[in-house]
Amino acid sequence: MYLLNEKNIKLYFQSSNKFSIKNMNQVNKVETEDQLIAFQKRIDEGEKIEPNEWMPNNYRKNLIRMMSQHAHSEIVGMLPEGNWITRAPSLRRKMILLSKIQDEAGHGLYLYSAAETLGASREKMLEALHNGTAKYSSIFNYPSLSWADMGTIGWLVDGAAMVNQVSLMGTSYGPYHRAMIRICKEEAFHNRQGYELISKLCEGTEEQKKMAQESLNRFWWPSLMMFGPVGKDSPHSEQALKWKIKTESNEVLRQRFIDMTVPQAEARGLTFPDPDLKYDKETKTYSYGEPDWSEFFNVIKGNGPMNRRRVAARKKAHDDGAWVREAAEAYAGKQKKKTKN
Ligand code: FAQ
Repeated sequence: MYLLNEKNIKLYFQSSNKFSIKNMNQVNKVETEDQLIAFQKRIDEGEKIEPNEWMPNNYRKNLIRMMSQHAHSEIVGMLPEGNWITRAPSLRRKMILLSKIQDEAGHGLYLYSAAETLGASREKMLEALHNGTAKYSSIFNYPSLSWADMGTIGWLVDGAAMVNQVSLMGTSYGPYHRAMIRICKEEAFHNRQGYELISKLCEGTEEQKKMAQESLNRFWWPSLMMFGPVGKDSPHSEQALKWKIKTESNEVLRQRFIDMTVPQAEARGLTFPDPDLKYDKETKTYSYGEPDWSEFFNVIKGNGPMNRRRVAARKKAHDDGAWVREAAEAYAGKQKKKTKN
């Protein structure tokens, strides 16, 4: 039996998680061995866990951590592409880019809402993003330097995100599972438009081909790092897999992404900045070199090329939007009064 007193419960959720639980009644003061076994049985039988059902505190805590980081990634991920809207080379490209970026905002909203069903406060989640204590995907801390990056982001970044999210469609938490189904449909379009953009560049002038290759060279390793570290550097994996918060390991998903992407690049005459990348006829997979994990850890500690600018841009957007939130709240207040009378 695991006993937590009121003070410890608050500390447990507030200090270690960078966010608070709105309704402390959702936190179990006592967790018995029998409850944990019954919960594991439900997971093993493939049941989905819904917001008002019993769940271990650690299950709730880990989901909030992962889902809020996922939500932050979606909205921070709008920034590298937003940077190119005004420079899109045609109206068609501009419409595609705008629509894709708008989808990412929608994904952020589903995911914040899904995290709120666990009792997380939206204000606290955003506060953690703005004060730099919450993580978001490492990939968005790299700059978008050329138009080809708009293709590479769709093809590689959305491609990697999709491989991960298709696997998360099998997550055991109901609201996350449902958000993933919708998000994956949109992500497939994002991935295809990116590959189409890169393909067009590869069919173009020497300069355009070079632009596509240079972009792939810069984004390849950071895209592989999106799947996260392995072994002891991935401390959440073991329990997350047991509870089916995640359904496959970081390494399995990275391999799937490589196997899917390399033939696509080869079909366009593109090469990879990895001399160890080789097809293994026996395993029918590609073996590859070791990503630079010291670079990855440096980026997720906040020291990547764009971390400070990304967080500052998000904070400014949030502050600039304060009047919209106030107006919406005032309107909702008026509507509530009207329905009471
Ligand atoms: N970046 O023990 P693990 C997108 C952290 S969506 C930053 O392996 P876990 C759409 C990890 O949080 C992309 N941090 O952790 C789009 C943990 O730190 P913590 C986002 C990372 O959770 C496209 C520590 O390392 N997708 O791109 C990263 O079991 C284009 C130890 O790691 C999701 O968030 C990383 N890459 O596995 C938008 C999917 N990797 O929290 C716009 C949901 C690891 O203890 C444009 N999340 N860390 O301080 C997941 O699947 C998992 O959370 C992983 C990490 C796989 C990311």
